[in-house]
Amino acid sequence: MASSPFAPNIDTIITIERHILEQQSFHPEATGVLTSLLYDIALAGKMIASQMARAGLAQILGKTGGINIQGEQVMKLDKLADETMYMLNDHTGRLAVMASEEHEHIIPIPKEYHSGKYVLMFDPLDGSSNIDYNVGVGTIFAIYQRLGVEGEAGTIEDCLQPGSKLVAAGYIVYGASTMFVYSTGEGVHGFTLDPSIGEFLLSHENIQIPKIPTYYSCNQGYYTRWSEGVQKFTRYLQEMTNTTRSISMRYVGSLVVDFHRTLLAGGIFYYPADVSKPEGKLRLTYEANPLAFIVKQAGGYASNGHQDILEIKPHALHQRTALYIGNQELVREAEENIKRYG
Ligand code: P6P
Repeated sequence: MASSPFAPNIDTIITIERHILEQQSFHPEATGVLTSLLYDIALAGKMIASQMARAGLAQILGKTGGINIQGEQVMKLDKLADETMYMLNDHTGRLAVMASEEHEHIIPIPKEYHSGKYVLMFDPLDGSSNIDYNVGVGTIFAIYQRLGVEGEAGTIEDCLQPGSKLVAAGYIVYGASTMFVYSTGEGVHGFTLDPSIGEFLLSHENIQIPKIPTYYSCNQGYYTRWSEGVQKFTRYLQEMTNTTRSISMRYVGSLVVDFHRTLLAGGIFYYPADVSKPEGKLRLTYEANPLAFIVKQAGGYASNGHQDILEIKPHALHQRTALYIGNQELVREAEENIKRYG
């Protein structure tokens, strides 16, 4: 494409729309529905980012007074993000069913709209407890093909597929800048929002997790609640700081931000099960699975401490799991310590 007088390197500017279309060319059988679904999610991300930027001014910070099914105070931005994701996807005829962290049960597609071929599960605003402190937060999404016959209403079974069946997944991180990171199984690609034109532009093509780890990331405040194996693994990481492969600790307390840094800098994020949370804290279906899909595409690995996250067959929509995610060798080291010491 010839350069344009407006943007001398216009041929190097890849919008998310152009990139998703090019990705679609890898799938001759693709009908464009998944492409359009990813557009819709990117648009939702822009809208949520815009609401985020105005939050302090629009006095929508703080609590609604509502309580979500997790028993957590619902931040107004949580509700806005959840509604934005729903409103952009309920009528398109691309989905058979949705599920959200903010809703106890599956979210049906209104009868007046066509029931489509995909399933969309999402955490609309993960890390929302950090919003008031201006710490980064994120939206996480997972896309499956529906199991039943197109046209029929989606069911809970559509939402309980193992992560190995994911068709696409990704996240939007609202940090110093807003980034959209996704994969359809053809590598992981990152886009940075240019607010002046309202476009996500390709900034990180084919992300691969660095072989040399830079950070480990866990809430060491819970150290005494962890099993012996997890404590030994943590000390293994701490002792690495004295070797040539020194590794620092970073922990924001916002999964998407802690994962995004792990993906780009190399290392491991882990949220173990502990005595007060025997099942772990993080959610399998719309947090661990999509990030496990992404990290695998980037050359990493994700485990619950015993097995590949993507192989777990979910039995409940909001089922919790322990999560160890990042460089393969570090996640395997964690599994080894847990196997040997419990
Ligand atoms: P803790 C945020 O509330 C969240 O669900 C994740 O985003 C984050 O990784 C985790 O909880 C932090 O939990 O117990 O360390 O505050």
